[in-house]
Amino acid sequence: MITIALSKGRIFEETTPLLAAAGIQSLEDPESSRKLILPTNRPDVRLIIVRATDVPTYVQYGAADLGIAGKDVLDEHGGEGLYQPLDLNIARCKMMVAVREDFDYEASIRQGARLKVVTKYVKTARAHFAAKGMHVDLIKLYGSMELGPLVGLADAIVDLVSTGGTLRANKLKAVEEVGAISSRLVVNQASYKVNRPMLQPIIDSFAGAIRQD
Ligand code: PRT
Ligand code: MG
Repeated sequence: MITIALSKGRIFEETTPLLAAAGIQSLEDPESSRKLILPTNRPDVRLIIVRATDVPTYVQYGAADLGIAGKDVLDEHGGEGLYQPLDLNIARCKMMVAVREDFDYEASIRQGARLKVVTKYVKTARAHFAAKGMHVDLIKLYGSMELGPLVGLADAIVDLVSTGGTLRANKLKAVEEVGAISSRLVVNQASYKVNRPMLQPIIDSFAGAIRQD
């Protein structure tokens, strides 16, 4: 039995065509089902529905053979025990630094101000500011980072941006790109060695179905 770990929402939606290319179709819709283990049309393949941030953990420990996770999540996890053969080019967005519309980010950097930054992505943010030689105080949040600068918790946020609608709605502006994000296929390294005859055809089908744009 091959187990594939996925999160519902945008990753599940954008993975559906890739699974179809490998002849795999979920028999239930994770948005309406309360089941966490979803059978597929293939008796040898099942899907497990986990939080996006938990996907690398399930695959690392071999509870899932394959998983699909954002580069944002993988960078924070560290990628231990994971083979990452494919950039699936789905769930794309950018990791950005953003501040209040009325905040002069460049000027505060020039003045060497020590910025307070809220983020869910502490490791990524630390590496970004360290590479710039900036000293910042990082404050970990688990969501709604956009609120931080509005209520005086922080000067800046490091978060994902796709349409920019969330920043605009909260009178924030993006001032710096931290990196481009897309979702990756991750494979348990030990499982890949043992189950390669079963896993490789799925990996190859995914590879052939990646949209190049
Ligand atoms: O939502 P939940 O707390 O359950 O978990 P999650 O946010 O980790 O999962 P999910 O499904 O929302 O995101 C899964 C993956 O999708 C992430 O790990 C990213 O790799 C990728 N992705 C792509 C995004 C976005 N685009 C995105 N826009 N993840 C989150 N966002 C959020 C962003 O954090 C911000 O709050 O959407 C908001 C900004 O969107 P715009 O369109 O207003 O700019
Ligand atoms: Mg989300």
